[in-house]
Amino acid sequence: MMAVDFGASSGRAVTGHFDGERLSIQEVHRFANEPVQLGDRLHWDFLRLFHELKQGMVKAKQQLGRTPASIAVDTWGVDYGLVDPKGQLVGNPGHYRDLRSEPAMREALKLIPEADLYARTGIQSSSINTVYQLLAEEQLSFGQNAGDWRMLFMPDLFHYYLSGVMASEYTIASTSGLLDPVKRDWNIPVMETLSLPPSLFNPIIMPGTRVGELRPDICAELSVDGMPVIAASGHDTAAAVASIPAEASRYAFISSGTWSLMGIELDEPILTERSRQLLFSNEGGAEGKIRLLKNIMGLWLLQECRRTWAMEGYQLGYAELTEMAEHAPRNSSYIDAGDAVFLPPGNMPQRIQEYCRATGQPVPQSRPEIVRCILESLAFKYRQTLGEIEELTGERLEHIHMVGGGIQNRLLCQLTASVTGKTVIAGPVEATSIGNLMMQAKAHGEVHNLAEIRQVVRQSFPPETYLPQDADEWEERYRKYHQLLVRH
Ligand code: LFR
Repeated sequence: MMAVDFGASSGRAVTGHFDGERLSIQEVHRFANEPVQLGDRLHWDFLRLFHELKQGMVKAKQQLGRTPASIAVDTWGVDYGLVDPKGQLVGNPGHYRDLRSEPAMREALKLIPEADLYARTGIQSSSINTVYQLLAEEQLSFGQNAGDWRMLFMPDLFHYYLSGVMASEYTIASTSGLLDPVKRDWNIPVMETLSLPPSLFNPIIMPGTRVGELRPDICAELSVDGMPVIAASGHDTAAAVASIPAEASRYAFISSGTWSLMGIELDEPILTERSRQLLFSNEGGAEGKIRLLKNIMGLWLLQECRRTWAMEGYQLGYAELTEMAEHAPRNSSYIDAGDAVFLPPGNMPQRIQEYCRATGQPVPQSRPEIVRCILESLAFKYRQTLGEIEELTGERLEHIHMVGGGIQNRLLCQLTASVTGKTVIAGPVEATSIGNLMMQAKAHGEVHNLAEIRQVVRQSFPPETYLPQDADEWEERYRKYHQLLVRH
């Protein structure tokens, strides 16, 4: 099988072989995913990404010596493309970090009060949400085009151009702010109140459903045979959560990459006022599960610092940066890694310094100090979020499963264990591709449920454990961080 995983900063094509007990994977293609500012709008370069997808297919065939048994794409959440009745893409998809949807969000919340919208969709109001991006679309005069155009989330858009079939996979649709989290289907009354035509949206299909067959013209172009296109788990975070190698039934997870998504898997959504105030969203998972989670800025903070420093002439690798931070003095300044001031692209070191100045803390000056500030602030945010998850569910959680590329940052994993006082079980790094591949295996009937998927992942990719260290010292520091949050 082959998985193509598009993250917000890089993408990869991975082949997977399942022998009935273990999954083995091989990365065959990796590429950068760099957004492009054109005029006043930040875009994804969809054509380039589709090209990379095809490159991945050619390389997968070369590596396997034959055409894979199936293909599935997953991507970051919320973004989409619009397609006209001839099947043409209407412009390049917009990027969720483009702040053009902020005014649209304010307008929408005049039509449906935030508390009401949360109770009906289970999604935290953020300018990145599909619903606000759609309302901000300038080209779209919904009145005129309503019956004609279709909106396809990024993975669905790739699947459409691969197979010619339009569908809306449940996990990715669940990031939109337009689903009914209880029915796990479109929320038509919310669409109508906001004047979004329901005809814009495609039918919801559940993860693990076959979308169609690879188009014959693509087979001819790439010299590959036909293969099924499967909606495995279109949302990258949902795919990552499906592959958590958990044995225990209760644990918190952190899917660590550009974002840190921290949460817990539930059977039903929590739609209370308290969970809205604490900024939790109810997204959809495999087998109709609910991912109650919070978006935390994650390694985006570090990625943007690195980009700024590179433009200033300092090219630093992540390993180098973390190493520097490891030897930097422990910080006494923190940021709130949930604050939306850190959402848009731009000079991140400066924004962090400004945040520390504005909150009356010592301003980190050197690059190692700034990196240390980011990593410690993330760990503190995780501890705060864990407490909130425990409050909302009424359960005490002893383990945190960390998955995704971010766990290659060992300092962050250790800090997370030390600051939370919990055992951190880290792995797999390629959780998203693995989740994608195992959901394909499920579609082929090779495994039957999430429990089996997780057992296969445990057997195939043994995780690493981090235990808390220096508990008293971190307790003291956390108190300081907490006071800072309360004050601001
Ligand atoms: C992670 C992720 C998050 C989503 C964010 C924006 O890659 O998919 O789950 O909130 O990207 O789309």
